[in-house]
Amino acid sequence: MLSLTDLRGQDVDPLSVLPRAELDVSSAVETVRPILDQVRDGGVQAVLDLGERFDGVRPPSLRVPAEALERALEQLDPTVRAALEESISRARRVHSAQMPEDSTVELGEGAVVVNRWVPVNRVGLYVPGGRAVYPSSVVMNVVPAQAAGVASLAVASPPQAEHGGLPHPVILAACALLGVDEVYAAGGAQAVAMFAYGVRDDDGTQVCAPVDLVTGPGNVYVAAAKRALLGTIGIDAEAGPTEIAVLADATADAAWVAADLISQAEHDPLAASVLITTSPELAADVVRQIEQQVPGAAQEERIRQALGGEQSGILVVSDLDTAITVADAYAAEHLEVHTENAAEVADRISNAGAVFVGGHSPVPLGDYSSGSNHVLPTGGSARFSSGLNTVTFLRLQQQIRYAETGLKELADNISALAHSEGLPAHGAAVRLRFS
Ligand code: HSO
Ligand code: ZN
Repeated sequence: MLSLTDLRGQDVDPLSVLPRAELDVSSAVETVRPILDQVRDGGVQAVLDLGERFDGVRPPSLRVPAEALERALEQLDPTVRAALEESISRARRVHSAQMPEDSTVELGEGAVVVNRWVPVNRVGLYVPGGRAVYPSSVVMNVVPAQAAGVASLAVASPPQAEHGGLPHPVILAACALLGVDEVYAAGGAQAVAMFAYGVRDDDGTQVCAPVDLVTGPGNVYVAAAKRALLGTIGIDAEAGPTEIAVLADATADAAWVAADLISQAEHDPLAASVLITTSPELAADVVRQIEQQVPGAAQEERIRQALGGEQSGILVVSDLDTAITVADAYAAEHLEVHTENAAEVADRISNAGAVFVGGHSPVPLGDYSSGSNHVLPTGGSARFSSGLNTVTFLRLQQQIRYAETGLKELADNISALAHSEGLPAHGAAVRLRFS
């Protein structure tokens, strides 16, 4: 099911045998454009029409009524409620610790620059609800926004036919637990357009006000809508299919490694599960374990497709340094390290959305409960971006606080630089104050 390539002693670029799933967002952009226009021009009715068309149900109202949120919380399984509460409390502790401090830098007499972190005013958080219904993603979006101090926060999730056109009840319950009361039954590109443009009722009443930033994972149409509307709104990353890479040596437990590779394959036929190891024995054991563990799994078909896809595979390399180089070049969304001195190995990794250190830190822990965030960069974008975090919802604003003495000291410098750029009015604006 999982192809095995032994690269020891061969002159092959490891990345050429570890291709990734391609996500064609650009052609989806053309598909979603008419939907975005329809929402911009048609407001609430357009979003409801599109729900009917794509989700198979017309929501009774676009905004989820407060009573529906309360009811969902009352009816939530107590075990799930307790687990969500623990996840929320750990995530709040981790994301609060990400809050950067303002700084005031005194550069001379009467010369001060302040670095000030200011929360985004209003954000729209997208929570998928098609093949994937992820209440855990509500936590991962809402908690950092709240930790950043975002004042106005709305959630959108697709209407579900089997729930009378409301989003999934556990998603509603998670919103209620987090203190979010602005929730919309809207999915796909139409939800992103609703957030970007805002929508009004037929009588002109604003039902959803436009937001400044949209975050959250979704399918290719959600990613396409975010890309098309970037500029009207800010966005987080475009999420692609999930990925797990495991970096392991002979000390790893093959059953655990196999189970973790399977766990992320369960998400999507395009999910990538990759093992990079220095041990041919471990590689063979993991293959055997996968053959034992997959049959009968609830999502067996999806897992088989993901593990059998060309985006997944096992790579045997000659030594740990090579394994680290390959893992770093691959820049996985999730990287598990199952080696001797795992913490030291983890410190040598630059490119990964999140690094799971040692056998008792599997990816599912991070998906639900560790306190870390599970909205992470995919497709190699961990080379230049981070997962969702508190800073995603902040902007660094600088205050320039110079007084007469401070400005006077720099007047000649400014003049000289302004002249060198052919912009003498810049220099004149400063000198004027001292003539
Ligand atoms: N592994 C997914 C997140 C998730 N897993 C949600 C379970 N529920 C992407 O990081
Ligand atoms: Zn997962």
